[in-house]
Amino acid sequence: MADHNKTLGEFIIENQKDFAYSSGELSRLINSIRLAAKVVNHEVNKAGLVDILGAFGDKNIQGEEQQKLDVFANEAFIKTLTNREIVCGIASEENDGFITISGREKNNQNKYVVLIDPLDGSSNIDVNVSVGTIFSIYRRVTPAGTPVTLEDFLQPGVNQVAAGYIIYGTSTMIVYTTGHGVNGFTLNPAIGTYYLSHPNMCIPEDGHIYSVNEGNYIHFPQGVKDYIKYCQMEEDDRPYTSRYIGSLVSDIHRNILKGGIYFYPKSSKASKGKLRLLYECNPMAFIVEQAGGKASDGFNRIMEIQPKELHERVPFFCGSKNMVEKAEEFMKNAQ
Ligand code: P6P
Repeated sequence: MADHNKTLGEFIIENQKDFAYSSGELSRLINSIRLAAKVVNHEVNKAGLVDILGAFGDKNIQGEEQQKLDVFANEAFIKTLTNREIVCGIASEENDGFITISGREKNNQNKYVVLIDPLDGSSNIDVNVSVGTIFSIYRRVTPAGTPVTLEDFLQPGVNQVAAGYIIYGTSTMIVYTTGHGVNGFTLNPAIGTYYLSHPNMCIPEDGHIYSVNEGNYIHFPQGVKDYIKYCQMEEDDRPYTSRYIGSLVSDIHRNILKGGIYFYPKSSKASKGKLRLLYECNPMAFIVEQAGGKASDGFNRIMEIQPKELHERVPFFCGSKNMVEKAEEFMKNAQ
């Protein structure tokens, strides 16, 4: 029975024994993310009421129209993390380069860097569909006391110390892992407290939901087309149900709870797919693997890919273990 009265703060203190929390820095880091999430949640929930909607006019590194809430969320997380002097560097999906937390010398004694997608799926905001924040935490690899370098951010996903997402949906939840399973906390907006609502989240080994933008079907590699047809066949436990929200956090959160596979393959339009390895794929892969699932690029484990640049994209297959392995089988056979 879930202890629904346990708050996120109490959970972190209780798990202080985990090596990840030992120094208290990670606890403070998760707490600062929790605070920033409340600030962003407040704005996202009233987005339809104030003139914060609509394109900001600017374009981000991806050449995508920046929604005002994108900018707001980006600034909220960067400001919160910077002001608390808990990390030595930040990289955001919305920024071209990484941010060194300079200021007082002691900042560089901090040992964590954070990579964040401040508001993923933001194109859904105008149509009132849920969006999310995704974060990924690593220990720096360059010497303490020196400014961070690109090397501190270009680490394979297996090096993650923690990863999580916030989903701004019918309720606001924080779901995260520090390598000891996955736990979900739901915000009680009346008192601004997150409660442990989904302890030890585990994704079913099998599922009946597939999430892909089938509008790209004609552009997919043959193996992907074959797998989609497999999902749609009248046989055994199929056809599966197709569910695609267009918001990675929402699609994956549902698949963790119900079982399913999300995939954003490469195509003739996007040779590496659309999703970013560092800001979306690695954190979601860590969470789903910790929940008992699998995440690959169709052939190789996502978390073992050595990143070459901050904003690189990879094809992404993520979800119930048996479903991802079946998709990989079709990809391999079509080679
Ligand atoms: P498409 C949102 O922009 C995002 O990064 C993910 O959240 C989402 O799953 C995907 O892109 C949607 O992309 O090309 O299907 O609209």
